[in-house]
Amino acid sequence: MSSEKPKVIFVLGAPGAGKGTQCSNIVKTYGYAHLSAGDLLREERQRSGSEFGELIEDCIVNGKIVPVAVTCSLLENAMTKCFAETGTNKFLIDGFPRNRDNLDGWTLQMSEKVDLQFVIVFDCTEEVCVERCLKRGAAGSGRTDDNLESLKKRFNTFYNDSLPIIEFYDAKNLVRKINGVGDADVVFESVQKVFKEIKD
Ligand code: UP5
Ligand code: MG
Repeated sequence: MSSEKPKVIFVLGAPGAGKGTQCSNIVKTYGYAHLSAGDLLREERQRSGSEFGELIEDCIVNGKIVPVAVTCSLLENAMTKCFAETGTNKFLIDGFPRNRDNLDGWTLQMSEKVDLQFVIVFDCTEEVCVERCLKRGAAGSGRTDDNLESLKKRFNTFYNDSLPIIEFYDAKNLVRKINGVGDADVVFESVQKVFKEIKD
């Protein structure tokens, strides 16, 4: 990576809150690279010869969180590769950290190497989120967790394990909460207000 520390924004929120959708908008407007921890895990699951395929699939279907050593290494490799290939040194890390193990692992492996700018959190009701994910599943997303059974488990994990991480960053004044209910364009207007506080 470059001599300047990579800039990182964590993008958090419940399953289906709109993290991926808004990250795409941010990429187009602000030139960040988008690294979805979930997408990286799904890619790793598909990689032939991966020793983690079964573990990852079990976690995804059951809404459990993959051990941080796996996820954090995928993220660090993706950051290094992205910088080498494109020169982009600012990253949206989507859907991570989502439990204490993630936070502790990141702190050990990465926190000194990056400059954490803030943590965007999309606030969206469970009802809306579930409806969005079920609609995506019905439209053929192919995601093995876009079903009611998995969604119940994903939400349990979100409430029990992920909300405390958001509270941890909130106590450090790093959280920028955005209403994720409503039209994606309207949500992005709120996102843009948050980015106004970044000078460069
Ligand atoms: N949509 C989006 N915004 C909309 C809007 N404003 N109005 C109407 N529709 C809207 O959106 C979801 C759907 O809603 C899409 O169809 C979209 O078009 C529509 P999306 O932008 O994809 O929302 P997002 O918050 O990204 O939802 P996602 O389902 O990806 O959230 P999850 O956090 O559940 O999924 P993720 O891929 O991050 O993780 C999946 C699993 O991987 C986890 O459950 C876990 O098992 C594992 N995981 C880990 O173990 N560790 C990690 O660090 C990360 C993941
Ligand atoms: Mg997503």
